Amino acid sequence: MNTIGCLVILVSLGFSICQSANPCCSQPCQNRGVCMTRGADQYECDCTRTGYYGQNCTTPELLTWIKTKLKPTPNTVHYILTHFKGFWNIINNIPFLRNYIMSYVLTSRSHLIDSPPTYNGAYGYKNWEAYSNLSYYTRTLPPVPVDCPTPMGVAGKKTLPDAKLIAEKFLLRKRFIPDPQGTSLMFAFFAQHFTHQFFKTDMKKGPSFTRGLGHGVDLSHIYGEGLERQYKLRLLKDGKLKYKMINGEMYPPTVQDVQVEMHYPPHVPEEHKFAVGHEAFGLVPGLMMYATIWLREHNRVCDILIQEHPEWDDEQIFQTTRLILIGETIKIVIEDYVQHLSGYHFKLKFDPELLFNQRFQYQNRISSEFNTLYHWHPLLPDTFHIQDQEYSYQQFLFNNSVVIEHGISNLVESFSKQIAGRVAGGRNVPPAVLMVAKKSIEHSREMKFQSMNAYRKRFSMKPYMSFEDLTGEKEMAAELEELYGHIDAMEMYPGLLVEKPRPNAIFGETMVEMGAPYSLKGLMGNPICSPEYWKPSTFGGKVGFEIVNTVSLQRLVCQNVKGPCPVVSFHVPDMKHTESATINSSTSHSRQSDLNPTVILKGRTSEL
Ligand code: ACD
Repeated sequence: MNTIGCLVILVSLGFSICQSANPCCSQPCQNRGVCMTRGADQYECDCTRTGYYGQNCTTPELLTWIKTKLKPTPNTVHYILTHFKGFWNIINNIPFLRNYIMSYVLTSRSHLIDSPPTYNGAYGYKNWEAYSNLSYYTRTLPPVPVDCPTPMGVAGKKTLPDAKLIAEKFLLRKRFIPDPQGTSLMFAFFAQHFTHQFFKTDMKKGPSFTRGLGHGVDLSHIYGEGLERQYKLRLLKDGKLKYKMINGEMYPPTVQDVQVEMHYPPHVPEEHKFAVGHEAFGLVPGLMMYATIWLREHNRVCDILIQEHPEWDDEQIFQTTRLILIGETIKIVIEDYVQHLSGYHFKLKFDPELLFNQRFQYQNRISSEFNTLYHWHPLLPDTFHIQDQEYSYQQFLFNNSVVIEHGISNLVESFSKQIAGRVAGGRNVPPAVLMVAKKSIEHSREMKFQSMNAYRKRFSMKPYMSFEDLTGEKEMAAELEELYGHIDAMEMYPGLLVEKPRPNAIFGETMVEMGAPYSLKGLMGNPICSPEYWKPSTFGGKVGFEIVNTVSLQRLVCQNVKGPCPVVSFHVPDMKHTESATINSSTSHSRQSDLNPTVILKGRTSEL
């Protein structure tokens, strides 16, 4: 057993006493071994089923040794998947090979997520409270014990650098860096809209808590978190949601109409205060655009189900439609959204049957780390270009008149044509939302997140050896080293945003290797993907099942707008034109120019 060094405490009398620190502070147990203290200064590693043994779980069993020797690195796998297009075109057209690879992707990723969940912000050891209390996000790695010599355990300095300084020096955008993967704003708003159904930090309780008790794709952002809100939003006829017709098209009802709470500042006119499932979706027209599309889709699917089942009551139509929309969401997320993010030539597939002969738990718990890593604010542009107009943040925020005046079709087309920012590589967070990044750093500290390298090891990556290894350049690396002292003390969230991006990619290695397991487990762990649910009758029969199995982002939009189908894509059509879109400034909107986004956003950081 190892005793770790002393924690020297200077006491006011001017001499120092020597006190042993918790021996688990140095994270001695490797390869997902569990560290348990024995007395004040001893520890034991539990290596059960890790594939390793020895005092610190570092000696591989034979099978593990063979696997590690044969296993390609994540960067090699990524290179193969994003090159050799001709080869992948062949694979994509051979169903059994495509299925085999897809089922490998799903199982290899989701096995990295503990299920049932283990720790939370209050408990770094397994216990019933941490398992059963759904108001906590779970934790993938336990919090750093409180009695450690440094905030990251034993590495680095005794105090972490000022969060504001880190945000301003390394995260703040100097000049917009477009995403070389060609991600559109249509993607950025989808991300924001979709993730707010399960990232719902309850800041009244603290950053470790959530109001989202569904812990996954439950569509609470469309239907509301509880029954009370849901009933207010429902028409209670034909399964439908309440709506309002404007210019011959369907929009959400207003707050006045349905009496649900929404977060709007007082200056917003009553007729523009749309009411939807998530109380914060009045914040940006991009969110209200998606809320409107899904509202129309819900009522469209209800009409189809009524034809199929004239014998069903409002409740059964409503409930079945909700399951269909959950299925549609998962299909779009895997086949359009994750497909785009991945940059893979391999065609991802949503097919729950691929997991039916595998060991897989149909449950999910959202983790704090997933919530934190998903703060992709660098996606946001400097201004928003809609048709021939340009909106500043001040003009764009809380401005639902944008939704009505341009209409859903024009919004979709404009957002699909405007490029989003690159997430990794540093210095690309717009000033208007920099304080959200600062808050993420502060909350990560409050929750006692382990270091970026601890997370890299947890997700089967090699720890970075230096700051240059992390950033791939010298300037930020030298400054980070000065501030943090040691690479093992680098924090996860700023680490993800300054990490060197993969060649021509939006993210660095760590974002993908951590994000993919959380995502795929969360999507496929949904009950509708389980063998008892995944059958036509769950979705009202063949017609409903067909809706789920044939939907795409394009179809979703085109079936719910009047007139010709707009350009709809998570990828901008032609980067040369969109990067420097010419805007006629004389047509820029000037309404609400007295609004300061920093003031508006204050206190609402958990909602962004
Ligand atoms: C793979 C597939 C490719 C993964 C590529 C990027 C993943 C990076 C971050 C997460 C991406 C998307 C999140 C999508 C859905 C979240 C669903 C959560 C449900 C609770 O190589 O594995």
